[in-house]
Amino acid sequence: MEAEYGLFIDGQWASPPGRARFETTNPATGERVGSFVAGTADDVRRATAAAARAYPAWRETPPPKRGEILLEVARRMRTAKPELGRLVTQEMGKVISEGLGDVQESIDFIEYMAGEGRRLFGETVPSELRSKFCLTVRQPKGVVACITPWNFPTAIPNWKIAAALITGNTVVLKPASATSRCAAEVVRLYEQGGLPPGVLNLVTGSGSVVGNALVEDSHVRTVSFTGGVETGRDVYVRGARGLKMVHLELGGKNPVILMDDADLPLALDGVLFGAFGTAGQRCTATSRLIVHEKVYESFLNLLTARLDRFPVGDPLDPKTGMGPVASADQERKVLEYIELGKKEAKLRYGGEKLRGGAYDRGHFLRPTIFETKHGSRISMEEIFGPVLSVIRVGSYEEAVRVANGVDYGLSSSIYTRDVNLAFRAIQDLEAGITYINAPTIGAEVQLPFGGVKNTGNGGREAGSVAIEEFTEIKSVFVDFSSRLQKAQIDSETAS
Ligand code: UN1
Repeated sequence: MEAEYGLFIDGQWASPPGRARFETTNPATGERVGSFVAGTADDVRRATAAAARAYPAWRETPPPKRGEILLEVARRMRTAKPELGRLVTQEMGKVISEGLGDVQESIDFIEYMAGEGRRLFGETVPSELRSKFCLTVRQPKGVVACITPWNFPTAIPNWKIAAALITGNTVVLKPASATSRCAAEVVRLYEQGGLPPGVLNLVTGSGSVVGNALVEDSHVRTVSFTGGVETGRDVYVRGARGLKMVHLELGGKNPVILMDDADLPLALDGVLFGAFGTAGQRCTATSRLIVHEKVYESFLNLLTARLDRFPVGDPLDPKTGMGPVASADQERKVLEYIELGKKEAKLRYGGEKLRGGAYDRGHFLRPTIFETKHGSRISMEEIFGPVLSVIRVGSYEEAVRVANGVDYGLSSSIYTRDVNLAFRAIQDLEAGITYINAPTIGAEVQLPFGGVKNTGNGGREAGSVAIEEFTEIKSVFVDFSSRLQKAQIDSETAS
């Protein structure tokens, strides 16, 4: 199934002569998935120049017209969903229901943003003077750089692209190398949907070459980045030198609090999905389970018994619960954390690479559970794999202290039947997202997405606020008094 791709610049797919290439592989089988151009700083310059040239006409295209193109892209993506969802699974390793879900999230978001083309609301605001009208309008920023991770190979590029485009920006996309084919197929759908040349460009390649060149490019006004904390910090610093807006969506160490009055079977399903869905490789993954001591043993017994019947294997098989982790690199990092966990905590389940038969061709790990104390490294650092740290607590107050006692704050959850406690948790949990009686994953696109502390730098994606990342606000004062009126100077007394 291997396919060769070029860069997409100014409406043309091309492989510039002399460029090195790289490949992506299926993490379940080791088979090649695609071959791509290793972009250079020169490719980035050509892409941003094309985006800058396309900008004036795109900016003047009425937003509802831009929305029509987005709707056409969404329509085509719906038709392509079975194939594209399968590609997500083949290139990234998430199980097929989640591969299709990744594409569905893309469709939902593009449709949502298409509708934004008929809103893009500003404000009307009273004036302190007579015969004067005040309002705000939203304007695009210009050329936007979108740098996206491998864990949501279609959804996250679309979160960024669709929001940037509807607001009138032009885009250069630099996807994670490991899922370049998914990104290229997404870009192709935008091309087929009727986007003018240069409005969306794709430069594949490494973060250190393509990513850095993009962040430092003088055409680029805004950088939208989703990825790890350390890379995000570096992107922020590089962008700061050019006084750019840098939007960061970074890691998580998301807790589920399980209270003693919780519906345990419901929580069991939620914890399994939250911790081991996408093999734990979501920024929203449940990586800490904070359990009230009264239900601690009984819940862990239920959980480990369920894991005995939780099939890990071929992600294309609809019966599989968890596929491989996304790459050899990812496998190595997670196994390092597992080894660390064996030293500093009590291994309760799993803790190993799966071997034998088809497992030997891919990066399969057993779902892993550690019993640990708050403060151990495995309970504080983002692992981004199928590893759950379980922490015993004696009260709601202690649970919240533990939940908030990390550097991240993306998603959070509490299972309780006590409505007062649920509302207290909404108030108390330091996170951008709180779920009540539901797992930490699966945010819907029409709500803001993002977090506090090291999870980001304050912005939000998705929901109607997503457009803030990609627009400048202009304040407009219309004076229809036909004379000079002076604000802040008392016009009743001034001569
Ligand atoms: C991510 O892991 O970076 O809420 C995004 C969720 C998904 C998005 C996750 N809708 O789990």
